[in-house]
Amino acid sequence: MKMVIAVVQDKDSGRLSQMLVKSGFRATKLASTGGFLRAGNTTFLIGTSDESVQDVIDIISQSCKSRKQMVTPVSPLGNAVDSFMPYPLEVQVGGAAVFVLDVESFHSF
Ligand code: 2BA
Repeated sequence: MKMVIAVVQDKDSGRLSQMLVKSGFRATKLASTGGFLRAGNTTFLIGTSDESVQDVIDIISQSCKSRKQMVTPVSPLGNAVDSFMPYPLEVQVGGAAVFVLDVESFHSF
């Protein structure tokens, strides 16, 4: 058994949930925050058989789009604050960051 962990953009989470349920996969959605953008995103935990991992990855890739996002850098602490110019940067946020982990055992009571 595998655990697929997918960090996706909030805008794609509804579509991904629907596609997973429609295809018979079980999933848990967690509200999460990106460490870099400090913006909300959604983390899916999807427990599935080894043979179904590729199907899950295909569903994620079909449901999630890569987008450009503007980010304003946070001013540094210390003496450099006066000279700091917070120019917005454009960042490409991926459709999904996907991790596949081995599951030692699974119990459902
Ligand atoms: P964030 O950490 O908010 O990152 C958003 C986007 O900012 C990233 O998109 C990447 O394009 C850019 N970025 C991240 N760290 C950067 C840095 N140190 N310098 C320059 N640009 C940087 P993605 O790579 O597609 O990641 C989207 C979200 O997926 C991330 O949100 C994070 O929540 C999660 N994620 C990505 N890789 C991860 C990893 N190795 N471990 C845990 N979570 C990850």
